[in-house]
Amino acid sequence: MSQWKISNFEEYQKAYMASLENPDQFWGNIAESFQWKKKWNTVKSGGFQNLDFKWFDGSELNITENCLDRHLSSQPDKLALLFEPNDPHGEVIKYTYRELHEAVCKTANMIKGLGIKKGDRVCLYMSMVPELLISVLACARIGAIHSVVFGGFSAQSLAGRIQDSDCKLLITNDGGYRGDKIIPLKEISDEALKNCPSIENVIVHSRTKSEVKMQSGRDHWWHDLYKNSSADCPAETMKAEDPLFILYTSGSTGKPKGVLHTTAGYMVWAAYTFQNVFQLNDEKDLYWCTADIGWITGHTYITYGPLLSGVTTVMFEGVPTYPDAGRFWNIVDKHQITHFYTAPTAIRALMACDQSLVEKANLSSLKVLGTVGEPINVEAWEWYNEHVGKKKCPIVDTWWQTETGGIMISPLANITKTKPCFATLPIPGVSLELVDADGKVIEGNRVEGNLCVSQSWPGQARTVWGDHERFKQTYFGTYPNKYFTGDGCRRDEDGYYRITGRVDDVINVSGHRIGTAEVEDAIDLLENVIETAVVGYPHDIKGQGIYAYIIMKDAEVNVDSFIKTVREQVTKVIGPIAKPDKIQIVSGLPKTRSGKIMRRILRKVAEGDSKNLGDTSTLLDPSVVTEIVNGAK
Ligand code: 7RM
Repeated sequence: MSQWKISNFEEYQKAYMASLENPDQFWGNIAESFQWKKKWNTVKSGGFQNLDFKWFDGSELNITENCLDRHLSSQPDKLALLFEPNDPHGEVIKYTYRELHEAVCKTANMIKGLGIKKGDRVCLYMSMVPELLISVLACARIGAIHSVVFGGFSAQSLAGRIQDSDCKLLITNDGGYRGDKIIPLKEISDEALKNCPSIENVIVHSRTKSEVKMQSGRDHWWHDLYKNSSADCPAETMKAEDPLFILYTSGSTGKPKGVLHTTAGYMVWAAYTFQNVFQLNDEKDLYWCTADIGWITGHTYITYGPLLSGVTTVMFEGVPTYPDAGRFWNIVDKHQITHFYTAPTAIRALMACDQSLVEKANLSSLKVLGTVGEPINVEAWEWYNEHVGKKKCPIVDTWWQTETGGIMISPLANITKTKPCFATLPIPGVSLELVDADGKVIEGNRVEGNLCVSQSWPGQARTVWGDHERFKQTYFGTYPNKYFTGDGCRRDEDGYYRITGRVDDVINVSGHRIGTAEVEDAIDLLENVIETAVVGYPHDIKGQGIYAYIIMKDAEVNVDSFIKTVREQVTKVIGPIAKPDKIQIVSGLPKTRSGKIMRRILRKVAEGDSKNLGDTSTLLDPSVVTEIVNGAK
């Protein structure tokens, strides 16, 4: 690969122009370099008007042939996957492309053997072990739709996701290593499955050898099925717009949405963005993305993007602070990582720890650094640049979303001039617009507005599973004929983009999206709660923290134990990532006369900026504000 890889800024500019002037020719040309069972009739068709956009319609393919089979003739012995275990002295596991191909085929057959067919949904609730990546590809091999649920979610969250898409099979681990803890994934699964009648079978991969209960007839050990499974598994023929995967993500209202990605467009987008943004140009380059496969970053930039590109992807089982806060740097040193992609929250957490840990690791192998998931602050950017990149590695600040499938705005490493905290310029194919509250497009530079995309791009999500109306409302309901991202954004004097953060009721905690409504709903289920309002506030490490204002029914109850109950409740309903950092008991919430909670005021108080509350005259009862301000102190 790839004749379409951009190698200088002029080429970028040309590609960018061409991609929007003649998308059919541009993407058709790029798609030629992939392996198809049948070529397309049209490159791009439909659009935002009727939400009927399609890419490479008429074509047939299987994405795993492009991730695996294609490399078997050219580089069968190249490492595809390098696995670094949680325990720094544990076994590093390596798969060549040939070995990974075999493992995926065997796994695909084992899933097939349990009656899984094209179009069936398979839920993967696993820790970061090679078998997770293998299961993802095994599903794709046979045309089953994978739905990966992050191992940090609770039994209830897992159950909700399984029910929403009627998954027939669940694959999990006995337990998952996370630093010095073991997450009891099978036990949590058992709890979830009490309410999941669609699940017919469970495959349990043994990692921690923890004791688990196996339900006969339903539960099967991975190793038992695997050893008898054939390594011959022809790839299912998929149409361009056949679903590839569902990934649940939080929005500003209601329950998480099952974002659906399809096959051909996602494939082209994953490979195109991976190669152009990260620029792995040397055969010996070694790329490591620290995300979890439970998030979109792990789908596109641990699994599909790198494997489509025939490079080695590094996968890490553990956490950045185990056994100490030098772990990331020691792994870079140990494996001679050249391309390192992580989240601002990890950088902030590690820069707050013992500096000697980063200084004593040899980081001279590094060539390119990346960030993703949330806006990075200047201090973190500079620390990353100085102490990790030693001022010789470009930082690609990549802006994108679960819904965009892949990177949308980012420097191309060593090609685009970087600027601290700027995602800089759009990827070819991405036509950005900043709009004001009325939907009017804001022209020119030195402006700020709501970030929209005005034309379809290959990697975009096609629908919300089971609820196309919600897809329409959420992304295309705010501004007609534009995809609205939910983010605010600035365009500076050079036309560079800087994301300022969410403008809706989504909180970004450590790069993870959490809907305020979801947390409120979880807390409101408690017996002793009348009403809850949840907002985000600036947090030194997490980017944003969660602040909950709660009206209690029975004020006699011991407040400390009540607060503990609230935290446990959120952990139970959603998962530990959504636990409120601060909880304030209030006797009322600031509401407008029409009954809407004025979150603006609650956000200000949570930020500690209670002097600038703005206009409170439209409040039903302005006195609650005084009480809240005093209570916050
Ligand atoms: C990839 C991912 C999406 C939200 C998005 C933004 C925020 C992501 C950046 C960023 C500033 C960045 N998908 N976000 N990347 N903000 N700079 N480079 O994170 O669906 O989980 O989250 O994350 O608010 O809308 S996601």
